[in-house]
Amino acid sequence: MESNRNKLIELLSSSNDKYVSGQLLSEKLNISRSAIWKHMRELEKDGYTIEGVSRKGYRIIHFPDKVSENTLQWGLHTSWIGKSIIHRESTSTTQEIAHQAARDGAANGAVVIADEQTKGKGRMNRQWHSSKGTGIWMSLILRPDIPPNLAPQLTLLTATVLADVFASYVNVQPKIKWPNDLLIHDKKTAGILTEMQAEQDQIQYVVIGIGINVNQETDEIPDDIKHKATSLAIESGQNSNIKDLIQQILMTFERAYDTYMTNGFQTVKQKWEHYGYRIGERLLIKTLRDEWYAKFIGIGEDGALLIQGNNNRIEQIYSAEIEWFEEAGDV
Ligand code: BT5
Repeated sequence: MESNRNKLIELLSSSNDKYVSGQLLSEKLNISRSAIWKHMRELEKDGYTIEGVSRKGYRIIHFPDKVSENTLQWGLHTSWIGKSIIHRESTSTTQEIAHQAARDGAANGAVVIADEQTKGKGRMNRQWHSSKGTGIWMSLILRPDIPPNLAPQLTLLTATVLADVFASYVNVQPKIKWPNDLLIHDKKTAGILTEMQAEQDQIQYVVIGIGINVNQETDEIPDDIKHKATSLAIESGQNSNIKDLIQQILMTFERAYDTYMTNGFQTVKQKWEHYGYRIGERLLIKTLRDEWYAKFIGIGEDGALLIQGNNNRIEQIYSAEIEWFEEAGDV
């Protein structure tokens, strides 16, 4: 989005419902009053109703509900996340757009969002269903100053952010299944895909893909995942405003990320264990080479999965698929 449009939105949104004079806007943005007027027309095309009163100025009297770069900026109280937003009505996958934007120099905190993905992807190139207008399909570009081996902590952090937002704004009780699934009543409602570009000891950028089923009804969940997937609407009994939810996620993410960068992983670990799915139970661990049963203890100081085998030794697992006892065999 053009930065003048950003500033304009910031100025108008911080004035609440008071008029802001064209003169003041043109001084603050350092552009002519006719340029201000053109920006207003663009906002109107996006569904805003703007009232212009001579000698008083402008104010917004209607905010559209749809998701767009403008509507997402409005009321987004963050200092670095979402300052740049790329929104597409339809795209193959927001991950690809985010990677390209990051290679082209997109700043830390840039966000890519689509109403629909035609080739949404999960981990290991699995398919991610992303139907139009019913969910949140977005990718965050981050440039964290941490060693590449700590990047998986960002997946865990993102999961705690989603769990916090679901619990406080949607009034459901989410659980986090290690490492990247958000479950409600044992069914998946959101997934996270973390991808990274790094050189030796330095991360160039990380793209965190977030997929959330928001307003699908039961019959809109695709048949192949019906038995294991759900949406926030199904679980809470009410639809959520997608734009508001995205803003809550971005604001909560920024706070959690800043705390993580200052204080380290400890807060994330505590939160994660608070939401952790089936801690203390027996699970089946599958790696490329092996599979075995062990007890799930929690997560370690660095985010690894902690398990206790038959010999009582505690082991750390960094990358595996896990299943719980009664699921085992249902592979
Ligand atoms: C994930 O993978 O859970 C990561 C999902 C990340 C999606 C976001 S959307 C924005 C960004 N752009 C993308 O293209 N991707 C990211 P994984 O743990 O591998 O889970 C994938 C499995 O979940 C699939 O094999 C299905 O079984 C199931 N699944 C597919 N679509 C689903 C959906 N909409 N809801 C719940 N489960 C789904």
